[in-house]
Amino acid sequence: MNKLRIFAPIAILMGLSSAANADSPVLAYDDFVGMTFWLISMGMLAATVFFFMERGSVAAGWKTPVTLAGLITGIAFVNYLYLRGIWIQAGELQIVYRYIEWLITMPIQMIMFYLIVGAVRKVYRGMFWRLLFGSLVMLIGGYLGEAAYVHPMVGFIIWMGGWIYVLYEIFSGETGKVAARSGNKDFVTAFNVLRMIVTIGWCIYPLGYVFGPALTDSVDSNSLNVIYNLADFINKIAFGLIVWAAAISSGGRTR
Ligand SMILES: *C/C=C(C)/C=C/C=C(C)/C=C/C1=C(C)CCCC1(C)C
Repeated sequence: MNKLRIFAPIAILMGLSSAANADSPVLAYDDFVGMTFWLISMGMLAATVFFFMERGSVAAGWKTPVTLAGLITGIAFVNYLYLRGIWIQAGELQIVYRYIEWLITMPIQMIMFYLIVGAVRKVYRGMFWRLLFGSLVMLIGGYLGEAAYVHPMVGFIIWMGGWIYVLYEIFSGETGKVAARSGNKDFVTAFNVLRMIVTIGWCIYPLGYVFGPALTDSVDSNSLNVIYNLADFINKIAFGLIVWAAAISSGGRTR
């Protein structure tokens, strides 16, 4: 039964990957940007399998965070297969194709802070709702700007408002305070690194937006995509690995 639970998601991912590959055109041998899409796809698949398998070895309170880490990389894996196909066919990639995946993965990452604190301390419902609210503001701002319902700069500012709101929550708000009081050194270290990822690692995305096609077009499509691919590697795979490491080192619920 347990084995089945592990292999079912893997089988689904493998099925999806072959389906997505069935009629995709060939990647040119000198298409280095295209290669990075391919490389990230493999990394995302490996991370997904790893997180799903490790789910069984972490303490009860950590199972949901580790599962979500696997879902984030799994969703990105599926999207990357698709992105690679678009890149090969069109020789460029509109950011909107990345947005679709961010719509799901960004809020999950924010909720992750609530869940990991919940694995070691008693948490309060307000923390969850504030993180969710901030994430929704970010998504709405980003979408309105990208879909040109508002000026891209206005969308950007709405986005920033939501982001600053969630950063406040995890640094100085209740979530940050409860995490700091956890009395678990390994956990606090991991929490701090995750916080830095959503503060500094996430800056890469708006930079691509400010200097990319939406506002100035001063970055070429090649570098923009390599930067985004690298950013996803850090913000999804490394992010998940830190959650997993915290799960292993802090060993579950202390409350
Ligand atoms: C795995 C995907 C992640 C962590 C995506 C993160 C995306 C962002 C931090 C996007 C930020 C943006 C702004 C700050 C301004 C508006 C445009 C966005 C959506 C690119």
